Amino acid sequence: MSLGSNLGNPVKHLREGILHLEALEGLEVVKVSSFYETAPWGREDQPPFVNLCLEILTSLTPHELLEATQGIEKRMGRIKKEVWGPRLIDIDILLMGEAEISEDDLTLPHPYMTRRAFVLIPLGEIAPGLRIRGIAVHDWIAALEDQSVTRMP
Ligand code: PH2
Ligand code: MG
Ligand code: MG
Repeated sequence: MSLGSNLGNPVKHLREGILHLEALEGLEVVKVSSFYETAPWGREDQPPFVNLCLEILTSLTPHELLEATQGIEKRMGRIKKEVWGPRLIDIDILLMGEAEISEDDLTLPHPYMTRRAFVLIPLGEIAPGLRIRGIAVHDWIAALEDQSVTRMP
C-alpha cells in the first residue's frame, strides 16, 4: 500500500494511519518503508508530500480492504476528495498478489503506480524483487523521468 499526506503534520498523520491499519481485524502490517519527502505530482500548487509504502498480510478481500482504508481516512478527518489535491491522509492499495481488478471504485494494480517516484522508490526499498506487470520495480524506477524523492532521517 501507499500512504501519503501533505496537510498539517504529515509525519504524524502517516504514523497515525499505520496505527489504524495495524488495529484492523484480519490485517497485519509486515514491512514499512522509510518516510520520503516528495514533490507534489499531478498538481503542483500544493505543499510537498510525505509518502511511504507498506506491505501487509490480510484475509480481507480487495473491496473489504478498500472499505477499511476509506473508513480510516474518514475517521482521521479527511474531508475533500479533490483529484490529486491536498490531503490529510491518503491510503492507496497498490497491489494484492496477482489480483487484476478494473472497477469504478478500485483498479489493481493501481493505475498510476508505475509512473510515480513517490510510490516506486519506497516500494523498491521494501520489495526489491517485486515485478509489476512483468517488469521489475527497479526497471520501472529507471524509466521515470523524475526520480527525485528525499528519504527522511
Ligand atoms: N498523491 C496524489 C497526487 N499527488 N504527489 C505526491 N508527491 N504524493 C502523493 O501521495 C500524491 C501526489 C493523489 O493521491
Ligand atoms: Mg493517491
Ligand atoms: Mg486514494
